[in-house]
Amino acid sequence: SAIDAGSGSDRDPLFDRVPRRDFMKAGAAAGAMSSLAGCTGLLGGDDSVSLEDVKTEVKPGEHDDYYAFLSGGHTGEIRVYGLPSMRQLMRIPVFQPESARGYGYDDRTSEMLEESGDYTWGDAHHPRVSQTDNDYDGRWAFVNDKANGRMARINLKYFETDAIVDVPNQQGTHGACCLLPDTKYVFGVGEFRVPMPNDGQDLTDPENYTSTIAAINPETMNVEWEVLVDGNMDNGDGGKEGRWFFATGYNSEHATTESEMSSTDTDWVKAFDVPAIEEAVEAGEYDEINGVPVVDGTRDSALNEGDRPVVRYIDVSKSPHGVSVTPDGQYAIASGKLDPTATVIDIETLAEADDPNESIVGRPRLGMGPLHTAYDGRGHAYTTLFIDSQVVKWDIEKAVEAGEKSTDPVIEKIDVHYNPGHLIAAESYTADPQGDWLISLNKLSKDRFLPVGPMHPENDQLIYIGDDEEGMSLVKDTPSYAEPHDASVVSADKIDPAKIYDPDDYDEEFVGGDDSEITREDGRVHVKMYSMRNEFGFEEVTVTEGDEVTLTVTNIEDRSDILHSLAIPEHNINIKLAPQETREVTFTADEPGVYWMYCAFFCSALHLEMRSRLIVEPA
Ligand code: CUK
Ligand code: CUA
Repeated sequence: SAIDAGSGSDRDPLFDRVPRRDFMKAGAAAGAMSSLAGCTGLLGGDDSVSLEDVKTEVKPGEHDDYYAFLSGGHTGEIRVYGLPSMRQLMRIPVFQPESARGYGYDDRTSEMLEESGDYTWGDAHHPRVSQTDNDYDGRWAFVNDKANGRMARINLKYFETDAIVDVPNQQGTHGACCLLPDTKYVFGVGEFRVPMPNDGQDLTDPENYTSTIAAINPETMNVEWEVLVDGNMDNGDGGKEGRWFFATGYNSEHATTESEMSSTDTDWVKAFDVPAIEEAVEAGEYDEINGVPVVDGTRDSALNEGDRPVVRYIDVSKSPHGVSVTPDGQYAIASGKLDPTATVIDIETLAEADDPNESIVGRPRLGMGPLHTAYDGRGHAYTTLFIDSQVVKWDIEKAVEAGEKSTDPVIEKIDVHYNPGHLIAAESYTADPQGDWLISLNKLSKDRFLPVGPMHPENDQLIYIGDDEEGMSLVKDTPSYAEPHDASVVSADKIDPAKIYDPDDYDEEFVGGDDSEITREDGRVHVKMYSMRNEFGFEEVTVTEGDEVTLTVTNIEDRSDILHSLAIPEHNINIKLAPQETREVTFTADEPGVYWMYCAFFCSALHLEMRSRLIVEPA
């Protein structure tokens, strides 16, 4: 079969198959043709491979080729899928407490949630994975909170949220993305225009409301600077060369109602010249607002009038939503909900153009409600058509040749079910997309699944895009809980998750098998204890009503997948403990009685016996 196409040394020993990328390349090489009998997609001599010859089914016990990180919208979480199976592998709570992962129940994570605003939910839209040299480096994923103006970082060694910053001066942080090639900044794109600062001034003067983009240092999660602009902003994407960052935005009218926001014919894509902004910050040309240097990037600001404007305002058709940069870094492609065209912006000419609108080099007519665009690395773009419920595949260079509002660049359309928002192709946000899989994140599923009441799941559809001859093929429907907006798809070999914890990675003190102890001082009790199958370090812990109790608990197992937890009934506590992990939780023992502290993961045949008594004596 085609799976045998590679030479022995090219094989991935884990799965006894050729690494996907090499397989795709091998497919194009004449020498490989004989072993790919029946593979018509290859006869065109292009880079494509037929659907029959790729793995679509992931058999029991097999692993997927890709990780897909999908945002969970207003659940506040990230979901991890495997591709192409579309199996949900894990959920990563970000902005909301989640008991199965003990997230928000131990001191470290509850303090992180408290210090970033003490909300119990967020609206996570755009998961973006860090890159080095325009390729995924597997370190972090970042995701925005549109509800509360925050940005979070997920550590991909542990697949857990390790930092959240409450972005000053932003009420809704909508777009999230990295400045490439090396993730120098993570940008939070502010959507809701508010008085600046939003401290009670200008309440009824919406013309004075503004929004900002925020440049966040990915290591420290510190907001380094912001840029204030006209209009609001929506989605963003970074150029590949470290200079430009692009953001769409509707409401160039500076209005507050829907009808006013739709009164003009155009809105803007804003192109931020990052080195020019850095120079302005360096030169002290900013106002400090809520502790952050804020550079004025409005159209008639002094900084925007010099020879090197900090922000270029490019006129695009009304209400643009998505913007993404092509893998070669040549174009930024934006499209709007209300106009059937996409706008192709030539990034290289942007620096020299007197009028930034001169950098618009294509405006293909794609269909109704174009929202977001992804890439296959073979010169094609794929755009969701929200109103038409389709994905349209089109040719980027043809769009540049064809001129205004031409449909010539359109290659093919496929129906999706229904009303797609984002779509994402494998590694589309890098310089080297894999060109095989695409997920369409459809807002409505209507009749596609068994009905489950008035609230329907969404439908994430897997589409094969690797065969340019046969065209796009719908492979799978996947119901998903509200509400994925965007995703990043990363080759499995670029992420290296830990199998067990490294105690050196966190501050909590590791409590070994002989280290259990209880110390008491001034109404404070500190219990340090280990956990292992099937016991905790103490069979009972006695405290006095009113004591402030800190439990430091280590899972001393060193075998992977042996999970424990420490759950305390009637105390709202459930901390999870992966192998070699330590967590702390602090609470006040304010109700006398006996409480069975137990392990909530079914860890062994004596899991139910894995418990310990918390005895709270009356004061
Ligand atoms: S997204 Cu945030 S409204 Cu189209 Cu990037 Cu869904
Ligand atoms: Cu440990 Cu159940």
